[in-house]
Amino acid sequence: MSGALDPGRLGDLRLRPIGDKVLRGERLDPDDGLALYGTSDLLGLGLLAGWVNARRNGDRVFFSANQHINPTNVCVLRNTCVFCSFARMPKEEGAYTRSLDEVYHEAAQAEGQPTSEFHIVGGLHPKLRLQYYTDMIAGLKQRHPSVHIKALTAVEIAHLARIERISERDVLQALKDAGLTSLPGGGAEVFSTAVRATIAERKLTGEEWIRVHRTAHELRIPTNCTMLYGHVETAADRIGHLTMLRALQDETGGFLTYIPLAYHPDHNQLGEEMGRVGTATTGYEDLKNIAVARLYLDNVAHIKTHWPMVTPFLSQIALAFGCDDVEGTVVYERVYHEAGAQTQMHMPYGELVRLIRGAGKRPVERNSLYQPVRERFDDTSSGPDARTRVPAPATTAPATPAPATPAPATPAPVVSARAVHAA
Ligand code: V47
Repeated sequence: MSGALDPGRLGDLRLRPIGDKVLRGERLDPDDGLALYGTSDLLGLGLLAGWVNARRNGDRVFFSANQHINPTNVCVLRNTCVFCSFARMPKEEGAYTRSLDEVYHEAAQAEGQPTSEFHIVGGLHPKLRLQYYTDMIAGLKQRHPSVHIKALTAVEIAHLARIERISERDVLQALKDAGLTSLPGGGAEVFSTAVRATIAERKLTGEEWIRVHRTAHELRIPTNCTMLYGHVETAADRIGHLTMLRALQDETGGFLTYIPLAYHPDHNQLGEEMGRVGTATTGYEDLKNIAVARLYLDNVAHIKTHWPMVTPFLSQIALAFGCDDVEGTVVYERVYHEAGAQTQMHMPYGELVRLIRGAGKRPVERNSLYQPVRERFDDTSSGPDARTRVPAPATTAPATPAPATPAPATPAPVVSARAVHAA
C-alpha cells in the first residue's frame, strides 16, 4: 500500500497545496493541472502521482496478451490529418485493404497463444461498409470465442454512421451484436478547436468524439480514452482535453483506461513542418503526461503506458510515476512504426512480466474489461507456458490454452513505409 506522503517536503512550492488536496482526496481544478504541467520538479510530481496510484492499485500493474490488427490504411482524412503517417489515399502507393480471409489469416497467429484481445483500428475507407466490420467481428468471435474484441475508434464509428446514413447508436449496437467488447481510445488527438484546425482539420470535433463515447457507454460498451501530445498543443489545451474526459467519466463511468500517446514526427507533414525527426517528445514530457493524468483524472481507474511509442525502458519507469497499466504483446503495430517508432513490433509475454517485476511491481494479466486473467507466474520462467492460472471471475471468457512455443515472428504481409508525406 501507499506509504506516508508529506507535501511539505515537495521542492516546488506550487506543488505543496496540490499535494494537500491529493492527501485529502480532493479534486484538482484546471489551475492545479496547469501548475502540474508547469513544474520542473518531475520527481515531486511523480511522488504525488505514484502515491495516488498506490492508493488505488497497490503494487499491481495490468497488462494484456493482445494482438493489433489494422484492416486498412485507406483513409479519406489522409491529406488533412497532417500528423498521421499511416493513412493512404485509395490509389496511393502502399495503400492496402484486407479481405476478411486475410484478417482471419493474420488473427490466426493467436492460435496456441495466450491472446485475449484483438485491437482493431484502421482508416476511414470510403467504400468499406458496416457489414464488412460486423462480419469481421462475428468471424473473429467464431474462430476465437474467448478473445475480446476492442475495435474501431469514435472517428471510424462516426464515418460508418455517415456512409450508412444511420445513427452512431445503430452502428455501435450492430457492432456490439456482432461481438464487439469495447472501443479503443484513438481519434481523440487534442479536443481544442484551434489545435484540431491545425492538425486534423476535417476530423470529427472533440464534442463529437465525446458524443460517440457517451453513446457507447449508454449501450454498455466500455471505451478507452487518449490524448496525442507533443505537437502544437499548449498545457491549457491538454488540461482542457483532460477536463472534458473527466466530465464524461463523471456522467457515465464508461472509460476503462487513459493512454497518453506521444506524437511521432517521421513521414508526416506536421513533422516536416515542425522540422522534427525521430521522437518529438522527451522522456521528461512522457513521464509528466503520465503523472499529470493520474492526478487529474481522479475518476479513471487506470493509466496506460504505450511502450511501442515511448520505449519499454520509459514505460518501466512510468510505473513509478502513477502508471498501472502497460500496453500488451501487440504482435504487429503499424500506426507508430510508420511514423518512425524504433521499438520492436512485438513484446513477448514473458518480457512484459519481467519488465513489470523489474520495476518492483506485481504483474496482473487482464482481459479487455480489466478482469484479472492471471496473477501468479512461475518464478523460474516468465514465458506464457510457465503461468499459473487463477480462477477467472464468472464473467471472464475462458482462457486459451497455454502455448509451448513463442509467437510467430512473421508479421502479416503488405505495408511499406511512406517515404515522404506528399500533401
Ligand atoms: O488516434 C496517429 C495516434 C491513434 C500518430 O485504446 C499517432 O488501448 C503518434 O487508437 N504519432 C490510434 N501517434 C491508436 C489508438 C490506440 C493506441 C494505443 C492504445 C489504444 C487503446 C488505442 O494513434 C490515433 C492518433 O492519436 N497516432 N499518428 C503519430 N504520428
